[in-house]
Formats: sequence, structure tokens, C-alpha cells
Amino acid sequence: TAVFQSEIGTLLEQVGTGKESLSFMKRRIRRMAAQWASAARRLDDKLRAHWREQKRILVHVGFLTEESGDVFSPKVLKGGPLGEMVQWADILTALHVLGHNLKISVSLKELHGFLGVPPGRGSCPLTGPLPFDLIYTDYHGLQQMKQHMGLSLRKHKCHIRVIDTFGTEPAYNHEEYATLHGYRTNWGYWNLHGQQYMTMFPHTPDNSFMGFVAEELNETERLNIQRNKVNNMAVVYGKEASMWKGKEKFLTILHRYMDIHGTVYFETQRPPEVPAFVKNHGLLPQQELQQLLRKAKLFIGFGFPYEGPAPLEAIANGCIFLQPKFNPPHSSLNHEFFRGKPTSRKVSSQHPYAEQYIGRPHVITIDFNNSEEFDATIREIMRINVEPLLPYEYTCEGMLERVHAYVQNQVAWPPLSALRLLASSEGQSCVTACQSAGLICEPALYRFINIKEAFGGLDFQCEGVEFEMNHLFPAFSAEHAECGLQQDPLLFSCAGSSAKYQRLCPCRDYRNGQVALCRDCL
Ligand code: U2F
Repeated sequence: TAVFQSEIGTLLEQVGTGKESLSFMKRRIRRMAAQWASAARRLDDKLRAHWREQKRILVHVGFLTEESGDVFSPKVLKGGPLGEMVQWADILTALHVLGHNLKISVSLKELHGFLGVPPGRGSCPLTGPLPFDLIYTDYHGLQQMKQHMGLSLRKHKCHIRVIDTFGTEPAYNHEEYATLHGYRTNWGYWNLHGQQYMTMFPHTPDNSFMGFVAEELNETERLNIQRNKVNNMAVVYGKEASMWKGKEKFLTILHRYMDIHGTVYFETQRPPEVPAFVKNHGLLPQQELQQLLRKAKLFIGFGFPYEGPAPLEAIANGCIFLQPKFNPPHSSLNHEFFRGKPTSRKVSSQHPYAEQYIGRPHVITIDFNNSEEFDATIREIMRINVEPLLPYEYTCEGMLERVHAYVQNQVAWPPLSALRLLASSEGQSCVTACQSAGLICEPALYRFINIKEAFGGLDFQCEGVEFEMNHLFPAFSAEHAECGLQQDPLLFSCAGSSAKYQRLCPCRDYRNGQVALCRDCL
């Protein structure tokens, strides 16, 4: 039996020392401990009737190992990416608080130790049963496990979960299909189930949404924030000078109305990209950034970094987040940053989650190239008042609830009763088809609709039925009245569309603020 555990001493010890990234994660774990503890109490009450099995879980953080190059750790105090570390810290805390038996590895040596093969015998395949029920790792870690375990990795594959910031679509994951149809990338084609990839935001229903948390406010803090907001104070999103490059025009307009603050890393001198009228605080510890956001009215992004945690933190502290719309959207087809990533997802703004799941008045997404609109929006922002907002799925309780659901039931889940069968229109993906019915596509339910009878249910008359490996199938082609069924379950995919096909889509409902779970899912 797993018992909720709010004492974090052992967790901190397990995380270890010797790297700036680990220190960052430990500071975060310590700072958020009280919040996790009270969330655990609430969820414990809520789940009273459920028995929870204690699982043996290995967390192997591949990108922090020396063997993968660890380019992140040296940049922690220099404006480098922190989003991934925020997420790993929160995953570790969630698993620990849920009371599982946790082992943590950030080196090959530790990995080998935990997998039960003596170090130095890396080519020797693991024999015997896997000593873990679940392994959370990333693409780097997966590669390392393959080298270590050899062929036996295949046998244990279903125990693996891959933390994958931007997501992996089924067409890219399927080795044979990716090779035949031009979906091969450097990240690999591991033939996992789409839902074994876990993302930072609910980017695509083909993957599981893991997420992270942001700080919650108590009543006093809420009141204080509302009292202390400075109406003409803006903070710029971007801790690295390069993110400010070429943005003088917008900064100048903004400066007509507001005092501008930045948290850009610098060594000795102000970076030339940051104009003199900006008050630059230098890179701040997370806690001090929170304090700054509590005073600010506006948090403004200039297009990069994509899809990070900071906008949620800003919105949670009562800021309005202003960000550029991308028209055309950015993707691996047209933008360097996404090139070679195993997804063709279209990124419609700097932060599509903020745009689509939160929206106005907390999030305003506009075309920055239209100076008049930009100017008018700044003036509008100074007139409106917003309250701090944090979607439930980004609270500690929300993350615990979701991770609990994944750990306990991801195998045959969600229940068939959640299924709503829809047909997409031609050229429409199942992501969009379900969305436009107020539902979400659920790839785990494809296996129930991948049958001839499903076409009849939607009034499609099949002249012929064929089985094929095609990530758009099951689908109906009007031209020859042909019905296509999916030959390989690994290719079930919510993403993807073609003018030729009306796709069959397994949709389900979802909870407000917890899109990963259906209403009757727990
Ligand atoms: C994203 O990574 P980033 O690290 O660039 O994401 P941000 O949204 O900037 O913020 C990450 C954290 O940095 C903290 C802040 C956030 O939790 O509290 N921070 C801080 O401690 N001090 C400061 O002065 C400013 C921010 C994304 F998460 C990654 O997955 C992507 O790889 C990357 C590129 O798109 O963007």
C-alpha cells in the first residue's frame, strides 16, 4: 500500500549533490514542500475509498548525466533553460509524496547499479526480471538504457515512460512507418505507445500530459497582490540576452506607457540587447522572480522561449501575459528550433496552452507586427483588472491526482463508457474534430472503433474495406467509398489529417482544469 508522505528529507538526500541543476531542483523542492503537503492531505481525503499500490519506481534523468554531455547544468545560473528542471523536480516530488518506492539516478553508474548489472559490463544484457514497476526517463536515458540492456529492453519496454517536453507523434515513433514515409528524426523511433511519452503541456492527446506545478496563493497573498499591483509595471519574458534581440521597437512603444523590468543574465555589463531604459535585475532566484511578478501588471513575451513555465507563474501571480501570435504557425517544417523534433504540431503562438486553455483577459495573443494594435493593447491592459489564476492541472493537488491516475491505471484506461465516436470532416484531424465538439481525442479508445461496424454507425457505406498501416486510419474515403482500418495499433494517432479522408475519432469528455482525466475516470 502506498501512503502519502509529506516529509521530504529522504527525497532531498536522494537527489544528491555536485551539480548546479541538482541544487536548483532541491531549492525548488524545499520551497514548495508545504504546498505539496497540504495538497496531499486534500487528495488523501478525496481518494479515501481507493486502495493505492506502492510501486517500485526508477527515475533516470538522462539529460543530466555526464555521459549525455550535460549541457544544462553549467547554464543554470547563466540564463539557460530551467523548464526541464522545474518539471523533473516536480515529478520527483509528486512520486515521492504519493508514497512510492523511489530510486533516482543522474549518472550511468547509478543507472547500472539500480538495474542490477555491475558497472563496466555495459554490453551485458540484463537477465531476469526488471526490479522496477515503472521507469521514468527521457530520450537520452532511453538511449543509455538500450546500450545497457541490449535486447532485453524490448521485453521491459512497457514499463518505461519518457518525459518529452514537446511531444512525439505516432507517425514519428513507429520505426517502419517513419522510415517509409519520411518521419525519421534524430530522436528515434522507439515503437513505444504514444501515451508512454509524457509532455510538459497538454500538447497532443496522443501523448500523456505530465506537466509541472506553479505556486498557489492563500487568501492573504491574494489580497496583498491586489493591493500592491503597480499598474504601469511590465516584466519581460526572457532570461537570456539573445531573446531580446531586435525587439527595441516593441520595447520603445511599451516604454511610452510602462516601466519595464527584466531578469536577464549578465556577467559584468548590461547586455547590448537590453535598452538602457529597462531596469534589469539580472537572473533572479525563482522566489524573487515571484515577488517581482506579484507587483507587475504585465508579463510580455517576444516569441522565445516557446512553451515554458514562466507565463503560468506570471498569470498565477495576477499578471496579464501578452504574447505574439505566429502566423503562419511555427513547426518542425518551418522553424529551426522545432526542426528534427518528432512532431509536426503547429505552434500558433509563443505559448499555445496559455492562448487556448486560459485566454483573455489573462492572456492576450496578438500580431506584434501591427504597431497600432500593439499600442492599443498596452493601453487596454492598463485599464483592465485581472485576478490571479492557476488552472487546477497545474496545482500540486491537480498534478498529484493526475500522476496517481497514471501510475495506478494507465494500462486499460480510460473506461469504454467514456467513448464518443465522431467523424472528422475531410482535411480535419481528430484533435480538432473532438475539440470542436467540446471533447478531447483519446487514442487509448481507438482499439474499440477500429472495426467495420463503426463506419455503419456513422452512416458511411463501405464499398470496400482495407487494412493498412496509415496513421490516419481508421478513416473513410468518399471518392471510392472506401473504408480503411488500421493495421498496426501503434499507429493510432489523433494528430494528422488529409483532404482525402474523413477520420474516425474516439473522443471523450474531460474535467474542467484537468484535461488528462475524463469525468468518471478515477
Ligand atoms: C522553456 O525553458 P525556459 O527555462 O527558458 O522556460 P522559462 O519559462 O523561461 O522558465 C523556467 C523557469 O525559470 C525560472 C522561472 C521558471 O520556473 O521561475 N526563472 C528564474 O528562476 N529566474 C529568472 O530570473 C527567470 C526565470 C521550456 F520550459 C523548455 O522546455 C524549452 O526547452 C525552452 C525553449 O523553448 O523553453
